[in-house]
Amino acid sequence: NVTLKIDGIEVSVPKDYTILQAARQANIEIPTLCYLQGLNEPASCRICVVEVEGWRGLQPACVTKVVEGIVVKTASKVVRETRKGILELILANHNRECLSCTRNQNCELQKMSEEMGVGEVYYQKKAARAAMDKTGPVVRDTSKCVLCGRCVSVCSSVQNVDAIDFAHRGPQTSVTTPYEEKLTARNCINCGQCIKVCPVGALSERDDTDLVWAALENSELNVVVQTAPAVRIALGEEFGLPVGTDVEGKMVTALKKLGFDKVFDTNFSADLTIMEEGTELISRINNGGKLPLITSCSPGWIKFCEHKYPDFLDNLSSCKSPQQMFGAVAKSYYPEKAGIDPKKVFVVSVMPCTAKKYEADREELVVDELKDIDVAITTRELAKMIKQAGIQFTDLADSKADSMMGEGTGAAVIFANTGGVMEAAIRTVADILTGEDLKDIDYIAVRGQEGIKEASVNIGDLELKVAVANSTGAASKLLDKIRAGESTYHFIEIMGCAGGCINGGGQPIIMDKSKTEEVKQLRTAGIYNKDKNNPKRKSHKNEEIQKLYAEYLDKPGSHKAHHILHTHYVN
Ligand code: HC1
Ligand code: SF4
Repeated sequence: NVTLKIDGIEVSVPKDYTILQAARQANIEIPTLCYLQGLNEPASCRICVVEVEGWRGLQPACVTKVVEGIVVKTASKVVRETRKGILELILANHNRECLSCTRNQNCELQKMSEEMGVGEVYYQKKAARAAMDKTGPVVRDTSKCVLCGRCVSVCSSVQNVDAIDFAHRGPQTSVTTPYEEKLTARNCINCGQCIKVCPVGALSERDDTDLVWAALENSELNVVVQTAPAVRIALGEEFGLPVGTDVEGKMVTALKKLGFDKVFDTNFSADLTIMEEGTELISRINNGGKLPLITSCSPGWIKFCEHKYPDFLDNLSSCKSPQQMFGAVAKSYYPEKAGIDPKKVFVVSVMPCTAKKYEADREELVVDELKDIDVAITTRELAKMIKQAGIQFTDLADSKADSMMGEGTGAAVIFANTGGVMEAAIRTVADILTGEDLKDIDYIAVRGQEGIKEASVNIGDLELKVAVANSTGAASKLLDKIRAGESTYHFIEIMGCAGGCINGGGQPIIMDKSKTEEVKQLRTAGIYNKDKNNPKRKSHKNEEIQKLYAEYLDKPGSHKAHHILHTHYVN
């Protein structure tokens, strides 16, 4: 260990620590802008400069290693003035339309400006504003970009996509796409992970809330809403509730107040997905079908597969994602039962995900000329709508989702966590194959935040070999091993985002990036808690699903089920 003094406090830390890490250990706050630990450490913004007694010039705390006996000052006059000067230069190139910015009051640069007491800044509005790219689910506004490079790092190192990079030099430097095309033109998978790390409003989701308001105001339409498993555990953050708080009941009340005709639940169709996908897995194993079977619920992963691993397209489950299965059922079974015209049903999804906007518009996901999903909005957009409607969210009483498509089991809610789809599938497949109602159903080996998890599960005579990858970067590593013939599995879950949907690109922004892992853990725990407290923890126990099959679909894998619930991606 190395001992040093920071702002008069003696700190003892491992010798490979940086001054920033040492300061954080001592609970001393040093501001950062470009820095993301282990991911983006270019020391380019210099906001984190500190003074080390006896050393020439100021040092960037994020990359300067600790040295025995040094005396560090993190807030001396020269440090404060230098930081403020750096910040003013950044602001001089930043489009400060704060009031109309999607990140107003949720912006790291704005917070820093306030804390450092920045006053007048010369700024000439750049022509770059016109170059805003808002064609796809992920909107780019280069006039707000501060060139921190976090988005470039996450897109490359975590997602292995490389859709964006630095271009040009000097004052012309920008973050852009190849040939400065629209983000939608090439390999971007719409995962929105770049939005989550952007400190400012240079990246955001396309705001589709106007489409939802318009539908709600159209008395001709029967507007139904579904909420993804991960939304209920994160939405509360937008209203100041502790991370991981379960707000399912308040969320349902808020949606009813917003005027939706039916408030249903994606958990219903997550259970439906397990019925179809479990049946598909058993059939592929028994009939020599293509293995490994790979999950197809994550639209970011699907697009990644199409671009980089097209040789695995036939491994993808033919099941639509729960979002799409929900829409397909909401436009067939629901109107038939409710005696309404399917064309009048308008389906809104609330998702933790930006890629779900892309999925909603895919041409493969249309049944009998009706799009499964009309509009997909993110958790953040729903929070915005609730605020716009003047609803006092934290004061709301709980209510329950409407019946017919509102029931969900514990197996459904864990879809939100990495490993959850796998665990839910095993619970049902194991019961089907053994003919028993198994009691030991916590498959711990597929839980947790590691990028790749592997397990063997004994079900009767079958040793089911499974793997789980979260983030498309981790998926690459796993698929490369399979391509090289080094691993074989029966079943693989792949989710586009690290941690799964709880950390999707549409979830509440975590302002303090040093808390990212902690937030992921709390959201994950909140989801597992919901599973544990649900009296039904297996998809086949969902009574509304049983009814759907009895009254409409016949059985999993039936002709009708295939017509509405399955698809094929061909690139
Ligand atoms: Fe997900 Fe899924 S779990 S993909 O992360 O399979 O978005 O929450 O809704 O569709 O159920 C997202 C979450 C979500 C689907 C389900
Ligand atoms: Fe990269 Fe995902 Fe952002 Fe597209 S949405 S630029 S793939 S991080």
